[in-house]
Amino acid sequence: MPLVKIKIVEATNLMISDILSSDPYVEIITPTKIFTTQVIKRTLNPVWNEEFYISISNPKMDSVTFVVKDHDHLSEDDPLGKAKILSFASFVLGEDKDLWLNLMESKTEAKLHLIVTPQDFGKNLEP
Ligand SMILES: [Ca+2]
Repeated sequence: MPLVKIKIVEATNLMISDILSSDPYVEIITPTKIFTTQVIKRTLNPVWNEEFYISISNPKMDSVTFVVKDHDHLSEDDPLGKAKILSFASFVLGEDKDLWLNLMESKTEAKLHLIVTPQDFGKNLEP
């Protein structure tokens, strides 16, 4: 099974969702599973440094979506922006790729910093 390591490093310049700040975390939405980072309280520049091992069935076709959200105790969590990796076709096996993705649907120029390392492309890389 193809496996990709994704390190969620940090985000910068997030929107304010509470009164003065936000409590950000990241949802990593894959075709089969949703992974979630820790909530970092009261910051617009959170640092997570959390690693996730994500199984994908086809590195050329499968996309992964990252949704940054503000955690709230009393109401629904608010989205702070999202970004997407459309395909892993251009990634090199075993090589770290350092990415700063622009967060869409953010009112600020927010970015999400990731390091993506394909661990195994399985046998599905050939068409
Ligand atoms: Ca909050």
